[in-house]
Amino acid sequence: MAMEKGSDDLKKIDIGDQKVLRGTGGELHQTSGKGVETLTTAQGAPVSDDQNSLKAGARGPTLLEDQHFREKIFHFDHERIPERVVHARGFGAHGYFEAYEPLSDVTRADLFQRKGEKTEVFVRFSTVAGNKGSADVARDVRGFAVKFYTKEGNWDIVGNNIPVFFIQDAIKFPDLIHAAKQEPDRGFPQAQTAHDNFWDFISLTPEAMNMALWIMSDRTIPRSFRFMEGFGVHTFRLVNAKGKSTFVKFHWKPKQGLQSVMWNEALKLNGADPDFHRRDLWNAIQAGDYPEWELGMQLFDEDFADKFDFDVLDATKIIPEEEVPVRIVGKMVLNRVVDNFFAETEQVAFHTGNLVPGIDFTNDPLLQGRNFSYLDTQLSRLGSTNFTHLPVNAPRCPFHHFQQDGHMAFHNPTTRANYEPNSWGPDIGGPREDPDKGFTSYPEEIDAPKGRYRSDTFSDHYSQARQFYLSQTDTEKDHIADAFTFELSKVETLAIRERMVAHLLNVDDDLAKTVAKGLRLKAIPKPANAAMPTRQDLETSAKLSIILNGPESFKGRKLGILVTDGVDIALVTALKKAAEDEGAMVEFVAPMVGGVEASDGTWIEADQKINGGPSVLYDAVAVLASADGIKTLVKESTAKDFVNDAFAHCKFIAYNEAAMPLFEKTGLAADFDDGCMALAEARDAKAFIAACAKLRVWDREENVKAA
Ligand code: HDD
Repeated sequence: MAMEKGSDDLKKIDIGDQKVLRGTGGELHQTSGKGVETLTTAQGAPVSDDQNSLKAGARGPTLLEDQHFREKIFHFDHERIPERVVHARGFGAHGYFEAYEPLSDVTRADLFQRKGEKTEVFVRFSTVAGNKGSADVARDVRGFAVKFYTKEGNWDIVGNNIPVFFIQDAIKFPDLIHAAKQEPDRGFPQAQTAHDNFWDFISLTPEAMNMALWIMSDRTIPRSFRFMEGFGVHTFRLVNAKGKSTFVKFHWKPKQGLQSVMWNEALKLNGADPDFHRRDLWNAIQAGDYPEWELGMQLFDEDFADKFDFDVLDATKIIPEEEVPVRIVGKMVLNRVVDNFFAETEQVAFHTGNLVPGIDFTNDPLLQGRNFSYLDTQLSRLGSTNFTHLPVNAPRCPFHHFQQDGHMAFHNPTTRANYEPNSWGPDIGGPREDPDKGFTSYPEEIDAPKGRYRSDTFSDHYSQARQFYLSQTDTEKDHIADAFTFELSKVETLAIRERMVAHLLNVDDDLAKTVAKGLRLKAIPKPANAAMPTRQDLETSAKLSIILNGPESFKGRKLGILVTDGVDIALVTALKKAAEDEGAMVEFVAPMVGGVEASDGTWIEADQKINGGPSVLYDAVAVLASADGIKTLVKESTAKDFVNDAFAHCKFIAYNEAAMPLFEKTGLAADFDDGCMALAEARDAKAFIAACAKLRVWDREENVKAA
């Protein structure tokens, strides 16, 4: 939009014979005309002055008759809507789902009938516990909610990045969330589970042990939304045209590979960039590096369900991929950021009950409770039963029903028929049901006494927790022990710490003892009482590890290059090119944001000033300096932090000879390992970027930890 220079006349207004200088305006003040629209009130009346309220005299009180002012403040006062009771902080994007093959053998759902069929989607990623303004890299489960705008209505998979859940019955959800969120008297801690209430509840809820292991793994500190898996969690049901039912568990597998950050990195990231995840997704999509996930289905029948070690209706359990392989049925591509955060990301309303013909529920008691909750909550949040009229929630297919009126109704009947049956004839009589096309529930037979039950088949709380733990690499096992130790160290009540260790003894002896040692417990407690005393030793599953499911290259990752004046331009150019050729992003960090002048006089603009561009923002770093330029960095504590942290976080580090004084000053030079690579000449850049595909030098970790 072109800005028009304000004239002197504009800066002044007449009030009687007084000349008053405007509060704002000046050079950039613009008026309507020349392609700029006239500012109006919400009623459409043109506004003459949006800088000053209507007053009785230049220094007098504001007048109540100033309708423009009244309307503006009135609207502003009511801009906020209640945030989600959970998953308040989230970030959404648009894209599409493409089916790889027809799935008519298992479902009649229209979106799965044709190879290559594309269905529009909207996805919202979120953290669970933190408020809307909390930091992105909190240790937390991530929501992974997908809305498919199919030709037969909206279908939502309201999932998480972890395939199991804390509780088995929805009646415990309010307790779980109360315990996880801020403690009610003090209103803190924000976006953290490291406090007494949370671990008190968990330690009194043995069914949460499998999930406790998952949340203490690095799954809860993902490097990016782009690098995490998604899961529908529950067992759902697919139904084909003949009415045959097949059970299904949904999986989203990121084509970019899995990746998480380290805990110390997460702590620093939350300060350096509380918007780290949303910025990452926004930037990737804006750069055309569209993230993709493949949709997978674990399909099985009643026979498998009957013989499986666990109850498929128990949401605290997985079905290992080795037992039921994941059939990849399509891919989802996120290729468009939102136009407006509030309208789309904030107002989108997901619901496990949004199903299309051919997809159905099971009796999982967690899912059954969710089916009530998601519709109900939208009334508090969006204020009206008409939230489906909002564009982000509206179906893309034609829809016809007799619902009417209510707050903010945009689709209103314009004929006499607002009920059925009616005798008004086909033109004005409105829609009718269709027994063939319409949604039909799977006619599962149920004949059982009413009661408040917990099935015995739900009572093995430790076997899968152990399986998860033993399926991790040694590095990941260490991280789990560290996470338990960290979180329980924030718990003030000794009895709660001990109770958690008592549970861990039922999971794995070494893990429990490492945590007990980390907490410096005086004695090892007795193992917790178990509902089912025998813990099984299940086969491990490589799919449960993050490190074993990482990317094949450095694609989609970010390299931070710290540069100084006088830096060898050939080296900088070669490194940037090698990274970009691999599909990675590059940012320059410099002593000043204006940039540096390279050896040949080329100006390299910086993306970050050194104190705003710590190495935690990057997957790998390089320090390229000149003999003179490095002198500034050696004095600068944030430059020392840059390399110290990169080393401590096990990142690959490239450097040129002239940068060595910084590594000597920090003492790192003496500890250099294979992940610290000298770039003597331009062609070394490629080898460095190839090495970065491993993402971290995990062998280094034992050298940078006390114990
Ligand atoms: Fe939930 C939001 C995922 C159990 C009640 N949930 C919400 C969102 C996700 C999940 C991703 C955010 C959707 C968005 O971006 O708008 N929830 C899960 C998963 C669960 C789960 C994977 C277990 C497998 N949830 C769960 C239970 C209940 C709820 C048992 C209640 C009985 N969840 C809600 C809610 C929310 C919600 C209160 C808050 C905002 C909203 O629904 O729209 O209704």
